[in-house]
Amino acid sequence: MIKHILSLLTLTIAFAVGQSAFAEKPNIVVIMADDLGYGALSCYGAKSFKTPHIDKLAAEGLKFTSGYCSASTCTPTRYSLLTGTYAFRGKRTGIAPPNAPAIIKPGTETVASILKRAGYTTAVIGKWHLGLGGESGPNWNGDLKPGPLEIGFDTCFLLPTTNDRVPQVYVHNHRVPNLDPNDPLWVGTKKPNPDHPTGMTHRYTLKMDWSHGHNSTIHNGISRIGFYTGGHVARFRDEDLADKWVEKSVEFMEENKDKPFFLFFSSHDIHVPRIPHERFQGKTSLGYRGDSIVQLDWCVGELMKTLDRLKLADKTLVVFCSDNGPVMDDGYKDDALEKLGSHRAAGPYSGGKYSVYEGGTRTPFITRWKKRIQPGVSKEVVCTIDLAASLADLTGQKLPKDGCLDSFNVLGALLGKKEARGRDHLVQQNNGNNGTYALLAGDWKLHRYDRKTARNVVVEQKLANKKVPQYQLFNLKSDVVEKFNVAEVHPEITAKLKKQLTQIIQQGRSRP
Ligand code: NG6
Ligand code: CA
Repeated sequence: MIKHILSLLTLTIAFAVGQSAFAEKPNIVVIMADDLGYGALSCYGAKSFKTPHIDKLAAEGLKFTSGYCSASTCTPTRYSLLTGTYAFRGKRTGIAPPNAPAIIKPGTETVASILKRAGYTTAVIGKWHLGLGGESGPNWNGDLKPGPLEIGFDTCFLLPTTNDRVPQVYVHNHRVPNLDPNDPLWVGTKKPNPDHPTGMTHRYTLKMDWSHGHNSTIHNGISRIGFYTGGHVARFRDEDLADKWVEKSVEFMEENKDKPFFLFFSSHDIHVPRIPHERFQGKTSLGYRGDSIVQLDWCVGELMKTLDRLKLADKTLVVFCSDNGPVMDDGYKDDALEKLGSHRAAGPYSGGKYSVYEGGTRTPFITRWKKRIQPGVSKEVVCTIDLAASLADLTGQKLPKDGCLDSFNVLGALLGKKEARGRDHLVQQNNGNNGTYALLAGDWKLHRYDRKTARNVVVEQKLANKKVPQYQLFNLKSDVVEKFNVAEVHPEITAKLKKQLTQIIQQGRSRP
């Protein structure tokens, strides 16, 4: 009888709190690679080296051939992944400088806040690059907030910006760990004193030379973007980053093995400066760029091994993705291009990082949930921006009306459900809100270049100088490399997509 009353009570409570009590609560591990293009893995066609751990993930799960991130640079993709809103709608969502304040404001609905509400313990470990602190920027020697903890993460262990930018210290929750108060950390945009060694004045001391930018403060034999002094004991070695992310992630999964957790594993591989751990150096014929892919693969292997050891593989949805497409020379002379050989980093696609060609945002995308996702290949269009709405559905959470404005619920497609469809359209962008967009809709793709504002972007600048038309239309089915602009051959399709893209931008949201 008591048992009866109890279960009735549970049911009543369940109804009172909405569907969530009936929803599923698998652990969720999102692994995001950095600058990893469509062709970078052996399971996506790479032949020059092997990525056995990610290949295994793909073989046990669903490999998407039309999986996207929402921008072809880091900060906007990460902004959209977390908020479910296109980055061009937000302020300061372009590539963040070292002293950027928190870009996602407290109170914004994010994947983390949704999952926290669903009862998950949430963590982000690895690259952040979404700013820290209030309007005046990060308080490096004090409390670094707001940051991830103010938008739904219970804990974080971060590389605050991106590792070619200063400073080379970790951030654990609100603090830089191991910071000696007698050696405070200063970060700025100007040389702190005339004798401060930089990549310009002390170029001969560098262990990896720079090719453009990246010639300010030197740490670990590598000069960076921006200046800093102090915090010496707190500084890390580039070689140790991947091991640290794995160590902290394993700790987090062990600590939370008995309750649902969300881990955003945000790798720095294979962003510049590419300095893999010594044990991976020389593992491929492609130089450090290839070696960093092998290091990334190792990290994925360690995470999966941990799930197996904790007997969580059947209870965990794993999503593997990237933040933008590939780039060879991104500021350091690491021979990426010279040693590329026949490897095609973007697979069959054109463009890469910084561009709205497919190579910029179409990337490896894999989901695995053992015994739940039928292994295979999916052609459905899914995007990292859809994780918010899809994971909300999975865990029985409602999205607020004014949040996650462009996140589509593609849960069925992510889980490989028969008949389930992905997106029928997707806006691709390059960086911030500088007006370079593409609209993908079925086989058609419209590019839009707003030349006035595209001046900061290398690739687009070149194009702009050539006076490219503002709008170009491509048929991806017959022209996968987006070479033949058919805007004038198909004026009605061009007009339709132009209208759709303008509406999506102007209406302020695209989610129903
Ligand atoms: C660019 C940097 C590039 C890289 C990129 C951000 C120069 C010349 N180029 O401005 O090296 O840091 O920003 O990459 O400084 S991302 O993947 O984090 O978006
Ligand atoms: Ca990136």
